[in-house]
Amino acid sequence: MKKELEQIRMSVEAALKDAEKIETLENIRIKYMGKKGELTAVLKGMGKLPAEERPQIGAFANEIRKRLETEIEERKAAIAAAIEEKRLEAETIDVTMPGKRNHEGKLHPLTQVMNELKEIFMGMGFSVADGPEVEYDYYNFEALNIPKNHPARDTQDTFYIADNIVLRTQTSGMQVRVMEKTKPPIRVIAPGKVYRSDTQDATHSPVFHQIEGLVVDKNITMADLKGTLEMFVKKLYGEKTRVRFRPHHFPFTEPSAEMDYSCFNCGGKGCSVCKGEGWIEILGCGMVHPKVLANCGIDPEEYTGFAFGIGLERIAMGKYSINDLRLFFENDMRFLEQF
Ligand code: 2U9
Repeated sequence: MKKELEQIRMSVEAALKDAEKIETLENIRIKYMGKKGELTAVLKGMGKLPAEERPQIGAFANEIRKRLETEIEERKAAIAAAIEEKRLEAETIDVTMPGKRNHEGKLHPLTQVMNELKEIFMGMGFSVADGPEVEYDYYNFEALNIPKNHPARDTQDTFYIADNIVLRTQTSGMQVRVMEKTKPPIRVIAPGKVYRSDTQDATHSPVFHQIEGLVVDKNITMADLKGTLEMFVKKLYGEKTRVRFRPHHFPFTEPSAEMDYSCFNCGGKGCSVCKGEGWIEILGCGMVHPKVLANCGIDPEEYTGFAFGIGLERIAMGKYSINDLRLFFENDMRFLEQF
């Protein structure tokens, strides 16, 4: 029986040597030391031995069992260590390799300028309105005192979706809705994309961006308009910037004006940026036409207001010295990466 036990021990040890996987070890354990295992069978047969041999053989068998169990555990640890080493080797990081450049996302230059203008107006107490780009003729034109035969509606300028639906040519419809819904005081800006059927060139695009503003309250005068817009320009271009107003005409404001600011480059002396003028046009503005107030459910006898409109692309072009508007819409990474 001793010989038999020695035989089992040698078979187990040989099998352990060849084992490469943890599962193989488990199979070996079951084959020899499981319930129906070879070693177990030998131990079970001990009852047949003469009583005087039993203690000695029993002790020997136990010793072999313990030894084999230890050897299986040791082999298990060795295989696990080898697997871990292989894994680590495969994962090794070469710290001398050049790093991969992480391309950081950026905001489009027009979005950056839009955000800057919004911040300025919000800081002055304006709230921001939002509204549809596909707009009813009524909100885009009629309510704003631009009747059916007005030249501003010319099909050359307006993209018509249907008889009474257009792609908005200005963001004014949003302010009309605000007036319909809100009792003054109103202080709101309306930023967004607008569409005009222009032939595209360096200064014209069928889609561009506006930020319009509207203030309505009791006793609002041209002085409020001038003070607000001068403050806006000083916040945008610096405290030393001066402004001037030139008379103009818009159907939705009366009186109307265009506002220029003293050139940020030469301070008003005249240079290539302002084409020798010393002044650069920035926005259109005026006192809201009484008819427009009435159209929107506000009594022009009780309330007055002023409005303004700013083209964003023109400001961004000045700010970044860009001479072709189309660059903003082509999304060429070489252009966009510079902002
Ligand atoms: C309401 C009443 C009046 C908005 C105004 C302008 C003057 C203006 C231009 C700027 C450059 C258009 O993008 S541009 O070509 N806009 O000059 N816009 S006053 O007046 C309003 C708006 C809404 C209810």
